[in-house]
Amino acid sequence: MVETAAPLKMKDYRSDVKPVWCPGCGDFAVLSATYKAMARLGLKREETVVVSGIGCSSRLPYFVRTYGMHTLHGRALPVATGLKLARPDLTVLVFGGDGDLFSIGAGHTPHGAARDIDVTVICMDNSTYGLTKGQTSPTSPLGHKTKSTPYGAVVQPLSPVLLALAFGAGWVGRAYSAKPKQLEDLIVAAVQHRGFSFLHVESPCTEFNNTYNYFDALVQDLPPDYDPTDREGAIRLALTEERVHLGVFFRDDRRQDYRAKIEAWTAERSRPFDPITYLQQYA
Ligand SMILES: Cc1ncc(C[n+]2csc(CCOP(=O)(O)OP(=O)(O)O)c2C)c(N)n1
Ligand code: SF4
Ligand SMILES: [Mg+2]
Repeated sequence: MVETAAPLKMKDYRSDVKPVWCPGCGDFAVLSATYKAMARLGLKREETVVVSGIGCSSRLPYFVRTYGMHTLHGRALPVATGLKLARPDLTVLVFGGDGDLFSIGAGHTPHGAARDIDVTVICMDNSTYGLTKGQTSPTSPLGHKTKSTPYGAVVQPLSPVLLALAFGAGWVGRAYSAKPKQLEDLIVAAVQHRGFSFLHVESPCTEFNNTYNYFDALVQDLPPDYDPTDREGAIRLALTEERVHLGVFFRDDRRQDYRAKIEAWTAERSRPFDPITYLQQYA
């Protein structure tokens, strides 16, 4: 797969595999926004890898004409981490569902954020296990009735945005499948961030948990005076929000990602050892 010099268009990122999602599934909007974002970013297909776990959402790599890895349930992040460490020149995107990233894969999400490897994680949250036919997931609301919780869910739902902020992610945002332009803009911004970026997408499952009406009534852009550089403020908002806010919750453009830290550390230690300078720190 060798690129020509001509800039690629959205259609150039579309593979020959037709998505098998149900009509109206929010994941179509994520896929379409991803194509557009890739074209806007001018990503070279041979230098881009889309990694996923298992789930309806995790089928996404099949539909993108880049390199892709459809890995094990909950294990996209460890694979993406190894890939980015071995090949820092590649752009690595991770796609996963609420189950993939916050149930079976929940052990990897905090470490991905803490390590701050330069990957973009896009959580396609439908608050259900779509692929296995609609069981309650870690983001399902209290009282959610499914075959696995016939009397309604009694477990407090997790908030992916709140967790990503608390895990120390350097870029955290939220989008909604029914707001495709904003979703595209947020994917572009997340990929442009150097370090671990986390985009939570409310992506309804029309088959088992159709939440379009619910989110249509609740979504709201972050206020114009909102400060996305204040992590504590972002956490306070994510803890208390009654509306579902869309936009960039937090970004730290000044921090060094994992690679920059290692490079700085290596440069520091490769300087010739000067015993006088060394001893002066104890003077
Ligand atoms: C180790 C393992 N456990 C369980 C499963 C069954 N399984 C496949 S997908 C899935 C949940 C998918 O939910 P989510 O990640 O939210 O994706 P969605 O289908 O909703 O997009 C489960 C439990 C599996 N494939 N592998
Ligand atoms: S079951 Fe739900 S998540 Fe899966 S493809 Fe259908 S609508 Fe989408
Ligand atoms: Mg899901």
